[in-house]
Amino acid sequence: TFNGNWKVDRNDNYEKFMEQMGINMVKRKLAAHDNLKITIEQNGDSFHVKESSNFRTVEIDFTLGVTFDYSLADGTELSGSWKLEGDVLTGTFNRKDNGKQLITTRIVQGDELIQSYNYEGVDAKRIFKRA
Ligand code: MYR
Repeated sequence: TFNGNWKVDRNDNYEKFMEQMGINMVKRKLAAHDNLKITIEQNGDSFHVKESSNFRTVEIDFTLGVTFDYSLADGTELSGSWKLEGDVLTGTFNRKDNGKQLITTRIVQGDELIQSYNYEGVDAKRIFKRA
């Protein structure tokens, strides 16, 4: 289950991913140590996610298969949806500014939540532990 409080423990290739996203070096340095925490509450097909970091606190509601809008901390706007296949949540989003696709997945493995990201050929991961 995805439910619970998670805090980021480590990143894998996240700086390269952010660079591919077009985020400048100063922001990348800050974002690599953003102390991201997410709280996930799943009720059937409905999810409530509370995201808090050094940058902001936001709450997001979405339903599997239903398109919604989401803004990154730097203001980049995305639109897309999550689906659940087996134990894997897969989010398919498009940037509103350039139409390019960002794919992200979440999976719980042991006591960790692993979120992967793909944008324009660059893969990254952020690994969370229960908070
Ligand atoms: C949620 O479920 O937490 C809300 C929807 C998340 C949408 C996709 C998140 C992609 C985040 C990419 C971070 C990029 C930083 C350059």
